[in-house]
Amino acid sequence: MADILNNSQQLGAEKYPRKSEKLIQYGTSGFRTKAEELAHVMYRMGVLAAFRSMQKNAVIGVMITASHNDEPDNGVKLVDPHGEMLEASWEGIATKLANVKNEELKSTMCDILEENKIELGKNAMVYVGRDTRPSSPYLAQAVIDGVESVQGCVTDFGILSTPQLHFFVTCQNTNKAYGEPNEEGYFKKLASAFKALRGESADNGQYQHSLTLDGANGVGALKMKILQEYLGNSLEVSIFSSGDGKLNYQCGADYVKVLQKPPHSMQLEVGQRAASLDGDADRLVYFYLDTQGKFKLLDGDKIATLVAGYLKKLVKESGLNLNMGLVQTAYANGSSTEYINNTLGVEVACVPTGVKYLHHRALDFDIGVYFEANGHGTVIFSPTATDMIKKAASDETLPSDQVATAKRLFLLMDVINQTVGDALSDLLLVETVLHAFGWSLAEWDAAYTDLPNRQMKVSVADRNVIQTTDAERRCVEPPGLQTEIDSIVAKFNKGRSFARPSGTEDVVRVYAEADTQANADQLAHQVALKIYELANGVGTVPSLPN
Ligand code: 16G
Ligand code: ZN
Repeated sequence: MADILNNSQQLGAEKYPRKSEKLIQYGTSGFRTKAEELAHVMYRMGVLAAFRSMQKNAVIGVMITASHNDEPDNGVKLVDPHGEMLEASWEGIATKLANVKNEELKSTMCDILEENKIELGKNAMVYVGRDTRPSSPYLAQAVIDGVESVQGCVTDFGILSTPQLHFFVTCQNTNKAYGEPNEEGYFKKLASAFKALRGESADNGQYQHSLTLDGANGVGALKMKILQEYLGNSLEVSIFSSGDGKLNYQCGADYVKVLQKPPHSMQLEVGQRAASLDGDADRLVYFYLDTQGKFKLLDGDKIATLVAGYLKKLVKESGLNLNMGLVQTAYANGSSTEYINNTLGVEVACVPTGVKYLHHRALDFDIGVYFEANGHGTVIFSPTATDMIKKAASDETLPSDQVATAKRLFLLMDVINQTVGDALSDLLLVETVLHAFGWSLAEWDAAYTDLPNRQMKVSVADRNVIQTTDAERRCVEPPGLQTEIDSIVAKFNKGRSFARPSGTEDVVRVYAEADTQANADQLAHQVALKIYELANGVGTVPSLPN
């Protein structure tokens, strides 16, 4: 045992040494920073993934990606046995291991093994996937070397979307009950359910089966090309930003959502249905130009309401007694929350930012729909719901229309990647619902009108001086800040605003919404100035957005 750890420490120090004293933290989506600062972190996460695998006696995933960030960045996150995010208590362990001095690597590994009662030498199995960044192959090799240094086994899947890796991990750890842990299994499962739901006719009412897709110049574009082969003529997809430019540069779901405009390379025509993926294909947003040529965004909130509305209808028609809830964050547009409460009549829950919180809360419902406004989300069905739907789909004693609806629900469960938000799976889901309703994007968009909103960033000396409560909707620190925010908000019609420290960038984020864009801008600006004043702002004073 000591030998293994000695060798692992030596390899780490020689091949992947920690070169700077800079502290790096396992944040909302793992470690994320400039790729050149990450080699030692990758190696050590390979070691940690192997330890986690030994502890859980299950496959652990390691994904190398920085999602929607620019190309020079990269990152790494671990995927736990059921395809979920790494357990919170291990985030601290990961941070510790990533930051210890080279010569303390072995003793820290020893401590981790001991404190977590892990027996070194037990079988460890780690699945590794990476996005298309130029830095990713080298960093993936560092992870692989880390796993192998403690005698773990690696399956290197090469380029994958983040949700594919989550899917593979879940498949393997459920003894393939969830599907086949490989790309063919993944595409077959999604595409065959999608085709079955679509039936004979690819068009329906205002719905046309051609879609324009922005692939963010990343893995999503590559995987969509493969998915198209499985889809045949059921959906026609024209892919832009398919790898000819830089990853996420002037394209991708984050660009489209934040700047509220189409990707640079795409010439949109009025009414054309378009969508954007992000750099690792776990976020999806839709958009179109209305009859006045105005850009209209259908973000995660709109996707959530579309999907929840359709599922609610199916549940009702199938006669199944299943409860449903929709989980959002504070970033959800106020109009969407009102629509879900008042029109859809579905329970809404609000949780802090970050997939792990949304996913966890969604588990409380028979059918839990969760989406962040940025386009990350999915639907999860409890084991009871899954069983009930499965039984009803083949229950000959039920009226035939109820059985047919239960069959649709059953197929929808296969279109949906329940392990994590998945842009390709979500895209097939949205297309299925639009097809079923016979809707254009304008018809979908008509459900409710988003309140104008604005996001801003404020640089402060230490962003952790901002502490929040109530799912990040209220600040408890620094003292007095919330009272000030409240009195600013009170001046605006339909005003709402909150501030929270980012989990991925060294800034405080401000969100504001109000009755007009000018008011949302004003509100965000005034709150940003207050934070700058009360939370030790640094650099230039926040200016009014233009
Ligand atoms: C990460 C989160 C995402 C969240 C975002 C917020 C995961 C897998 N991803 O990308 O859900 O919306 O961080 O970033 O949890 P922020 O803290 O910088 O605002
Ligand atoms: Zn992403």
